Amino acid sequence: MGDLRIEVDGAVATITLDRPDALNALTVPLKEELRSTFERLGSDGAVRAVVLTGAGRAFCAGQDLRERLQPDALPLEDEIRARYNPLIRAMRALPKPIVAAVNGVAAGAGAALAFACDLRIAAENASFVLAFGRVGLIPDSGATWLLPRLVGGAKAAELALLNEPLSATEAARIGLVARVVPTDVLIGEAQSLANRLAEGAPRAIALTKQALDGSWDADLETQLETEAELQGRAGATADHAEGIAAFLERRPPRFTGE
Ligand code: T3D
Repeated sequence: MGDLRIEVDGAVATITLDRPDALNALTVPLKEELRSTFERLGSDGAVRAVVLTGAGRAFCAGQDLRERLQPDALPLEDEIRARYNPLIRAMRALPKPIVAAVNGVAAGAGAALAFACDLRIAAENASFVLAFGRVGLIPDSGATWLLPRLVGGAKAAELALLNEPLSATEAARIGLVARVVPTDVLIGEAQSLANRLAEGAPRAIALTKQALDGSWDADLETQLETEAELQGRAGATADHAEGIAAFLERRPPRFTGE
């Protein structure tokens, strides 16, 4: 499977970026494999939640800067349209939650990958650095849209313009990561969170993700209407009936995705 490892345990798929010698920097094949993996997992009925992490001491150092110097590298604008944008779209369109297990530094587009996940858990030694400005670029891969929405405009501007590392503790303080855990328990904690998500009602989770993403550009009236429509779809599922039955029978629900 090249530079990507995919392990499925029960209903949770763990995707590991696996180029530790280059801090899991993103090459053309890695970006394409990652995008096609998200697309494939979208239609894999057995998988209900995904964990994204990196091998070795880094989460992901962003674009592989050595590859960028290759004579056959696409112009930046074309590369972003051809590979980065489809990857971020595939992550946000995945009707299943993605948990980033940020095991070390997440830089440039590597940080953006973490931002595009639904939840983030960080190891104590993890950090985020926008880094784009250090190589004369602007934040891409959705970072200029995702980051202000995750942490607010002022903090996003600070991170994007100063390119200073944000520690895991500070990331938790500003709400960018849900929690910080010791490095040796990170993957277990992320998988256990993903397992909890996998036990939820899959259609409701997919529709929640859709409603939250759609809310950013909607006014309240539009969003109230969207909620009504999506709730109608959630309410028509067998899982909704199962949730009510389980509540009344004082037992845990068994959601099937029907
Ligand atoms: O297509 C396009 O170009 C457009 C898209 C752009 C999106 C982007 O992501 S632009 C931003 C690209 N990323 C960066 O600028 C980050 C570059 N890396 C760093 O700043 C540092 O490596 C880190 C802060 C991430 C970590 O620093 P440190 O001191 O812990 O590690 P290091 O010694 O710098 O790196 C270790 C090795 O990984 C080293 O290789 P070597 O010398 O041991 O053989 C280093 O070259 C390699 N490495 C790290 N980042 C990259 C990389 N190799 C290629 N590309 C990288 N991005």
